[in-house]
Amino acid sequence: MYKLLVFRTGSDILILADPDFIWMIIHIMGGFLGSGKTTLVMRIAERYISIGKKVAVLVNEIGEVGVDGATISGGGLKTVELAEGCICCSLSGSLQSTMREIESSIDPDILLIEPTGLALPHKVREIIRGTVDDESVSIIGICDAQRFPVLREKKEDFLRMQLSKSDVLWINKIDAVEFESVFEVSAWLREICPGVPIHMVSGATGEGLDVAMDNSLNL
Ligand SMILES: Nc1nc2c(ncn2[C@@H]2O[C@H](COP(=O)(O)OP(=O)(O)O)[C@@H](O)[C@H]2O)c(=O)[nH]1
Ligand SMILES: [Mg+2]
Repeated sequence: MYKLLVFRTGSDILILADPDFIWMIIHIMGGFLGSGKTTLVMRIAERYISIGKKVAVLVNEIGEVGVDGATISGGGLKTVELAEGCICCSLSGSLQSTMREIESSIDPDILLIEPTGLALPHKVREIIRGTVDDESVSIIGICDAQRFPVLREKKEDFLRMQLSKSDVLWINKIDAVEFESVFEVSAWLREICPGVPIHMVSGATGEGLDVAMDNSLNL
């Protein structure tokens, strides 16, 4: 399979792109149930729309937070909901075909994928590898500062697995905790993801989001 072949013929440049390849910027939002993925997806979508990009959002189990697909669709944003099941496990085939449908029917510049809070985002990236340009896919790992102490106690191994392959980490809900708690989360993240940029944000108030988005998105 070829991704993109560029030939220089005299003064002309001939570009052949694989017709089967999906060309869009993709951000996969990783994070536990209730960490703020949907809230942040909507913030990211707004930002991209504000600079004239067409955005599609692929949500696995939209019902988990009771957000109605119809209410968040609109403007430059299209929302597609996947059937029951997890896109990183049972629905892997359906994820690829859904992405092709999104490309042919919506053809967005940006696709935001929100897997369930129990999914491993890097498995989602593996599933779509070969269908999309690897370089255009990134994982934004979301860590819930408010529930961190409880989650760390009960689910530390899972959280580590879920966040460890993130390209960038956002500590969310900083509005709801003291700075010391945020510091504790960031120390833990630095340990499990050495060298990965960390941003502190609030999906609720918007605090920290401009900087986080400037550094994590393809703006
Ligand atoms: N205080 C606070 N609450 C937030 C923030 N972001 C999300 N929430 C709340 O956390 C809950 C889960 O958010 P949601 O975006 O649905 O998380 P998801 O399950 O990861 O998609 C909702 O009640 C949100 O209103 C935040 O930055 N601060
Ligand atoms: Mg959600």
